[in-house]
Amino acid sequence: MSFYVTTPIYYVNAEPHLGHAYTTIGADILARHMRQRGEDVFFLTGTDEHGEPVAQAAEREGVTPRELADRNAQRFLDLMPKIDVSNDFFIRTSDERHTERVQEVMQRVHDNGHVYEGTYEGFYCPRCADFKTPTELGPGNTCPIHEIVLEVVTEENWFFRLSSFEGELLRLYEEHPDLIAPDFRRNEAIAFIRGGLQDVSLSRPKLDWGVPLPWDPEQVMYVWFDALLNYYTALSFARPGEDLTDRYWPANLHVMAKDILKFHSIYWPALLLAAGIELPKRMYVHGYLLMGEKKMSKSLGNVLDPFEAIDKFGSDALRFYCFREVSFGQDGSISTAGFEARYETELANDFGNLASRVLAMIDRYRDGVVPEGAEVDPDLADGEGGLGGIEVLVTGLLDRTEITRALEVCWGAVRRLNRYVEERKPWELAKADDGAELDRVLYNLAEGLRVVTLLLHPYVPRSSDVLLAALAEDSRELAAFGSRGGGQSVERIAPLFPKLS
Ligand code: ME8
Repeated sequence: MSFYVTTPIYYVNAEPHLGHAYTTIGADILARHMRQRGEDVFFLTGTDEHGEPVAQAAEREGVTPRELADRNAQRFLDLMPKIDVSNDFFIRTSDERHTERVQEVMQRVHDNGHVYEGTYEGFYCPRCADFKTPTELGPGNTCPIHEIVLEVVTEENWFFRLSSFEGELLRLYEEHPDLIAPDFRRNEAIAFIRGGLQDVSLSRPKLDWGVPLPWDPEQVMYVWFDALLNYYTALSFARPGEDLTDRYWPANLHVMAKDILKFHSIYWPALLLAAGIELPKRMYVHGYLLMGEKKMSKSLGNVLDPFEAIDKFGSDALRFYCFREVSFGQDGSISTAGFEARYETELANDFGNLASRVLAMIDRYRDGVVPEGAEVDPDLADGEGGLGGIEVLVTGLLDRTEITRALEVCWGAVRRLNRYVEERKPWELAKADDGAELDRVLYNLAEGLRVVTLLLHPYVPRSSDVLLAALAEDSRELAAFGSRGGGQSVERIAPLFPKLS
């Protein structure tokens, strides 16, 4: 089966920060997990390069929008291998192949009768590229996200008949309750629609950094329509000479934070309905990474630089920390102190030490060969944190995009394996010369470690590759506890998560 997963495409008006890395790593965890299950995965990320947010930032810096876009898009491109993101394509909306395809789709929307010419007046946030409705405004007519005072803008432009989709959208959310998760986000979308939809302007008259409207090239397209369509257009040119649209569309999952829920839950389905394109199957809306109490955001200037965090802790630690510390779907604070604490107690002690100990004991007591012919120990397989059926549990959670809960299940198993070492005391079994019991314990530890490391692979791809190689495991397919019988030679390893200097 195909599995097409996307991240938002990020504005190139500034450099990437940890918030961008967070969503992209989340989508990467799902993409990697699905590949382990043998699915035909396509994973898209990229940059949103047109419109006011970029044009204004370029003006402030005294460069052209193209120069700013090229410079910052490169920073996003550089980030992906740094955080071990396995995207299959990186779309840039300034790519001509994208703009041509956007024009085709929008011409269809026009020909289907969903646009008209008119005048618009309202409070406009240039950083969001969005007119705010009275209920969305912050105190003193401010943007609730950017905390800047907004001005009333009047424009002559083209409109999209969003209001005509009210009934259809409400029906859609009623008939497809899975379309947006978590549930409370779907309820927010429904409440917004029930509050009444206004038509939205589809073009900008005074801007030249964008996609010209095919039927009125004096105007450029509203950047959100240009941007949302990336999910669809990318498939037509991601592989030279090949169109992947039939293979991967409709997308299985769009991942994003709650700041752009309105665009994805209302504008996006309405636009697709207007163009006669199938709707995506599901969207998952996560919360914010906070620094202290505030959203980490480039406009508030309180961002954590992912490049610096990786230099200090490594990319696996960053990937692990974000999803362990902040429950995916909720807001949560992160801090350097919290990062260090989890690195030491969980990665270095719980997981790293378990791996080193198990491999060292097999080396010492069994010449590095995992004992053969031993049975799975029900004490390790059953109950809370048990390894029996763990892959089914984790698979089910990740099917629901429960990235943090799936990691909690894996960590429960890591801790259970540590307790098993403490309870069975292989060093005492070795002294007492209890060969059969020692065989059984060592086999169970090696097998348990293999199974849980395969499940952890999408979260910590680098260290799990090292550990799986030491465990003589070539495949990355998920495995059931007890499915490998032993007999393989394993090797000791250097600490997976060395002490921080
Ligand atoms: O909105 N916590 O781009 P953008 C968690 N171009 N996630 C965060 C975050 C935080 N503090 N800060 C940013 C745009 N993000 C549009 C999207 S899509 C067709 C167009 C992540 O650069 C999160 O995924 O402002 C959020 O939705 C996205 O970055 C916004 O990125």
